[in-house]
Amino acid sequence: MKSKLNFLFLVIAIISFSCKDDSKIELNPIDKQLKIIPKPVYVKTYEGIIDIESNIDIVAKNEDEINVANMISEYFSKFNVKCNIKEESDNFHIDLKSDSKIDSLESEGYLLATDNIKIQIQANSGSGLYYGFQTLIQFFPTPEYSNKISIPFVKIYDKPEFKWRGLHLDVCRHFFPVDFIKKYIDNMSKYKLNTFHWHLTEDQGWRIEIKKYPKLTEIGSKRKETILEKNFNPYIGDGIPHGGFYTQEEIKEIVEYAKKRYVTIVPEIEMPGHSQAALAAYPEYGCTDQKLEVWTKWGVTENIYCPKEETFQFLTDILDEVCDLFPSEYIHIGGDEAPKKQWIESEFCQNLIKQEGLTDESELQSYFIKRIEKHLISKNKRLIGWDEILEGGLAPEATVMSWRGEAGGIEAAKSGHDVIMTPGFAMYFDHYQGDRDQEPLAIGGFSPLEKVYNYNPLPVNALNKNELKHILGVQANVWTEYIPSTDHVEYMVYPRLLALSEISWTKFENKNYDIFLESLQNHFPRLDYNNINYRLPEPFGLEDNTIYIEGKKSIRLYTPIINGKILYTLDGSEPNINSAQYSDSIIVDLQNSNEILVKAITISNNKQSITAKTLFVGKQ
Ligand code: TNX
Repeated sequence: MKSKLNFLFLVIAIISFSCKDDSKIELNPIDKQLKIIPKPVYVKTYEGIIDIESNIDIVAKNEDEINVANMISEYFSKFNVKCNIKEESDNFHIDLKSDSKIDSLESEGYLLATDNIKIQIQANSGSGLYYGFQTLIQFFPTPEYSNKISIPFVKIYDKPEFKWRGLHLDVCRHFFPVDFIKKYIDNMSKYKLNTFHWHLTEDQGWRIEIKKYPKLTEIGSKRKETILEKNFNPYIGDGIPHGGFYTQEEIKEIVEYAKKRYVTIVPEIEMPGHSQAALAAYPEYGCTDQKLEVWTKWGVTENIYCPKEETFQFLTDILDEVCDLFPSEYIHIGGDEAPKKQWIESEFCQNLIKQEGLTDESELQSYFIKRIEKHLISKNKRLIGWDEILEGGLAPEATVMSWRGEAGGIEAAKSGHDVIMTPGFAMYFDHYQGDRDQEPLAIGGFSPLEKVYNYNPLPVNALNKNELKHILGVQANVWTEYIPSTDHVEYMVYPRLLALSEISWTKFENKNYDIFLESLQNHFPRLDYNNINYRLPEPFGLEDNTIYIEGKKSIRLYTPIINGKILYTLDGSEPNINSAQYSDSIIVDLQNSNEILVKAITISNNKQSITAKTLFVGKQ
């Protein structure tokens, strides 16, 4: 920790590069001055800077170039700079080029070069161009901070480490409105995430309009109440009805919105488990005669679809509408947490097992998923499921999302299947980020920023080079049992999303947590500007939790909040605005006491960190 902090307190040397010899691309893992997140592959800065005054031309011709030009134009207008989108220009201009023939750049990669003639962004796809723009706007502050666009002379070459850079949202446990979904997608795309996994169906609510089965939303989208906190036994409900769904028109609008930001939406329609809301609407596709209601509790219910022909018809009809709405190559069919009790007790299921020559209910689940996969393949789509779909045998072309740790992903990759890593221990943004006693109620777990940041999606010790190619990427999941509001979603997601951004974009070997923390300085103002209710991190520097010393020790703290204050106490009391303010260091002295508790919080202009970070200092 000490070396880390020393690093943070180093005066940043401005590394100046010669303009000559840029034929050879060398890796410069340190882009200290620019504070770009995610950290690019290669950054070279030159002497010089250009200020963009009231007008600038943007050269854009094809659809992607014009799309990105419009975005630049909208962004620059906030600095009172007017953009003229043209086919060519002799003035200083922004030159956008997206051309699939530029094969020196890799898929989604870009080249961003600025000098006194032009700002050039080149890519071989629209997404690369968009990412070049996202990097460009990280050079200068947000309009609130300064009304000037100053661009340093740089050459940046960049490309993503992973093809799948995902963020998920469960809109079923709690429903979130269309505008919020757009905001979620917009902001993830600014950090070069490209896949939005939209969890649309659950026991507690069905959230997508299906024209052929209107009761799915008429009945399935509403629950009469929600369990209050963790009152399972005895059960206590809040007595407040909860509901909502997206119409197909709204979905089309969101898909279009995402497309402009180069985000693919992967919808998830859960089966055979997590289907109680659908069964409340259409009980005939279940295994029992029981009348069900949309579930009001959290957890795993025994109610699952019954693998009858009518059920397959029902599900494939639904998937047909889903496939028409979402251009994504992948459709997620869930597959997780499907208890087999009702299949064990069902005469129909037992006969089907015999008839199909299956050995047990796990193989029946595999039979179920394989049938669904066959249908999706016939629609030119690929099936993706949670790692439980490995049980009883994987469907031939299935992609596995590994959530119960990495074991499922490793097994799938070894057998030649593609994998997305999303292990609960690091990639669950519904988990706590700070001290449980002080944080808002969460489902459990503990995934603070550093743990998220340090996650490596490539299990290099378990897989060989060829098997590693099956790891398509990484995703964070946001389950919302205990996240009832949009503000709360943002609190759980930010700043962890910035760590996810770097895990998914930057090569593991090029990541550096200290540089990341320092870079965050540039990003909290952006999050403020984008009106995101991020979690203000506690001061960094107390992560060790416990240290033993002799005599005195100096402790150094850091906050990436510009103009943020660190306030602390040494007497065990909770720090507040009246506590001592940190300046250079805190001296702990054990000459007159046996132990000291250092407690520190961060305060910014508009927020206070909810949790105090505590360090126990004891006698050696
Ligand atoms: C497990 S992850 C689930 C979800 C819960 C989540 C809570 C997965 C495939 N299933 O249904 O919401 O844990 O963290």
